[in-house]
Parts: sequence; structure tokens; C-alpha cells
Amino acid sequence: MNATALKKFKEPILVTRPYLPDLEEFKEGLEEIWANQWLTNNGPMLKRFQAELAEYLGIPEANMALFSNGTLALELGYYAMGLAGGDVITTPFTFVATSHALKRIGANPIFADVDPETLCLSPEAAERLITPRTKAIVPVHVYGNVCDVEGFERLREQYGVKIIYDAAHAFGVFNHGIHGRHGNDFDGKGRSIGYCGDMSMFSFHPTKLFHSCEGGLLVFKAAAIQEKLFELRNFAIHSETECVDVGSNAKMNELQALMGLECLKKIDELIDYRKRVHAAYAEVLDGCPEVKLLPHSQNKAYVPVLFKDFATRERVYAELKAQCNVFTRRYFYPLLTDFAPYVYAKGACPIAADCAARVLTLPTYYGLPLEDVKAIAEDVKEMVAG
Ligand code: T4K
Repeated sequence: MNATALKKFKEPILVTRPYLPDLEEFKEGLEEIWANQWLTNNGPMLKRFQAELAEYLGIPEANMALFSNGTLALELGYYAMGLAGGDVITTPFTFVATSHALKRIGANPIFADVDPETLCLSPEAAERLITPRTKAIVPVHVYGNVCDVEGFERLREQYGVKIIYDAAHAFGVFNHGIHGRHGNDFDGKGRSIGYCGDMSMFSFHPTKLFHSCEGGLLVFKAAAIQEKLFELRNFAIHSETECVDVGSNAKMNELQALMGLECLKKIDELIDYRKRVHAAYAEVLDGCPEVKLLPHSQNKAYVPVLFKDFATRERVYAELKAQCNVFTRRYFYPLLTDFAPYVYAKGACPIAADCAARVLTLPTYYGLPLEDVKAIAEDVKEMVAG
């Protein structure tokens, strides 16, 4: 291969960069926090953030709860849904947090294989593993690709198992492709994808297309568990004289809520830009038989590509770093079932293992120049040519 044809960027290009809101507007919010002298524990910024999220997502405030990060949101959500001590069927093709949160409450992750198109948990594969000990299924809308929600709904009805989605990557994904605040109502049409199954979790980590520095949101169907979740995120303190369970400290603070509010102002633009980045990659890579750009995600939160084999993926990953100054990530390699806590299931999911060996996520973020995107795509194409 002729390495001189590759573009080497002067500054490193990372797989992602967080969006940072206008500093002056952020300072106005800080002044409000200073005036309030209220920094955490269900403060006014958090309440405003929750109200604005409800409007954006098209989900009533009574059906949501904010947390300090997505992992604790999952952990407390799983716990509130009664999964402790039970078997839970989930996917190995995800970030470790999906299963760590199960293990931390004493649930037992059982791994089922993924759909080769979307890389999301397959309902058919999950169904084969259901036993009387199964309390729930945890599919992941990986990269913002929507799971087969109808398939999982059938399993929920047929087997009485809970369905809890890890929607960490799916903020801004809507049923029927309709944005919440544009003509949405609460009759089940055009709401956030978070309103599927029994519960969903969105991560607001800075590596996500939308963030609050750190943060997590649970959306759930049964409004009755909101109070329990509010208590669990605050040590399970019920009143000045009552602590009713073993809770955690998972409260979102006022600075996080302010960051979330400021980023939410830009959400349509943030998603639109990712779509343009994806389209710029597609312009170069579509029709290139050695690189398959996964097309499915509605919010284009990530740009995953599949190569023909492990050796090619490893070579492209290393060469992009060394020769182009481009830092991609192998989300999600290794598979969870290759990590020590889950190695008991190694080899159980061959489709997921094959995809993990061949996948690479290319850089995408708000403001990444589209000509740089095309140059990265050309570099990739050049590396796999011949
Ligand atoms: N479920 C799923 C499916 C998830 O993907 C995640 C998180 C969770 C649950 C848990 O949600 P949280 O508890 O995180 O809310 C990153 C993130 O730390 C993690 O949030 C995310 N998934 C995962 C997919 O990716 P790393 O170890 O790859 O992150 P790191 O620090 O190497 O950052 C990646 C790139 O971003 C780097 O190139 C640098 C850049 N970056 C990062 C940060 C934090 C910045 O430019 N600025 C920043 O502030 O895990």
C-alpha cells in the first residue's frame, strides 16, 4: 500500500468530542445557581431539566427520574424492578456497564446472541434461554440502532418477563421518526424510543451526542415506581427519621442539570450534524466492498463500520493512529464474555463475537469538519484497497 497517499492530520482526531454550550449563556445559569445557593438534592435546575426533557421526549414527568450517571441509573432501575437474585438475559455486544449494573445488584447475566444486521440482542436468541428463573431481558439499542421492540413486547406478554432497555446511545431516537416536541402527544405515537418495554436508560456522558457532563435518565411505564427511584438515588431516605432500604447516592447535581439544559437547546442541531457526518462517510464508503458502513441508526450517534476480518480491522485501527493521527475505537471489542466477570459465557454468542472482531467506530462529533470526515473515509478506503 502506498502510505504517502494517506492524509495525516496535524492535530489528533479523537473518536468523539463533547459539545460545549455557549460559555456566556452557561455563566448566566451559574449566576442563578450561585443566587439559589442550592447545589444538589432535587434543586430547581434539576426540576427544570426534567420538565424540558419531558417535553422533548414526549413522556410525562411522572414517568422519569434523573441520576448522576447512566450506570447508577441502570443499577437502581434494575433493583427497583426487582431483578436482584434473578437471571437476566442480555447482550454481550455492549459497554460493560450494562452487565456490571446487573452483577452489582446480585442478578445473573445470561448472554444471548445479536441480530447480525442491527447488532442488537435478538428476541429469538433471547427466547431460547428463558427459564422459570428469568426475571428480565435487557436489550441494548446499540449505536442508536433500534432493537426489535415488537419481538421483545411479545416475550414480555408471553413469559411475563420485564423488558428493560439500555438506551444509552438512543437519545433523540423516536418512534415513527417524529420528534417529541413537534406535534407530539401522549397517546403513544411519536414518543421517544425510551417509552418501550418497562423501562429504558439514557446516558448523558460527554461521549454521547447529548450530555450533562455526566448523567443518566430512567424512563418507565409504571409511574408508581418514581417515588422509589427518587428515594433510592438519595440513600433510600424516606423522611428525616426513616431510611427504608439500602439506597445509593446517585443524585444529579445542579451544575450537571444546567449543562443538560444548555445542551438541550441545541439538540436538533447536534443530531442533524451527526447525520451530515454519517452522510459524508457514506459518500466515500458506500459501494466499497471491503468496508460496510452500518446504516440503521436514526440519530447517527456512532459511525460503526465492519471489515472483512479481524486482521484488517486491527491493521486499519493501528494505521489510522500511527499514520493519520486518527483515534478510532473498537466499540465493542472485546465482547463482555471475554472479560473476567463474564468469561463463564465465553463462546456463547458467535455472531456477536464475529462482529466484535471486525467492527470499528469512526470519529463523529458536532463540528468535525466534513472535509476531514471525507479524508478519514478516503484513508480507510486506501488502507483496505487491494
Ligand atoms: N450502557 C451503554 C451501552 C454505554 O455505552 C454506556 C457508556 C453505559 C451504559 C453507561 O453510561 P454512563 O455511566 O457512562 O453514563 C466511554 C464512556 O465513558 C462511556 O460513557 C460510554 N458508554 C462508552 C461507550 O464510551 P471510554 O472508556 O471509551 O471513554 P474515554 O474516556 O476513553 O473517551 C472516549 C473518547 O472521548 C476519547 O477519545 C476522548 C474523548 N473525550 C472523552 C471525554 C470523557 C473527550 O474529548 N472529552 C471528554 O470529556 O468509555
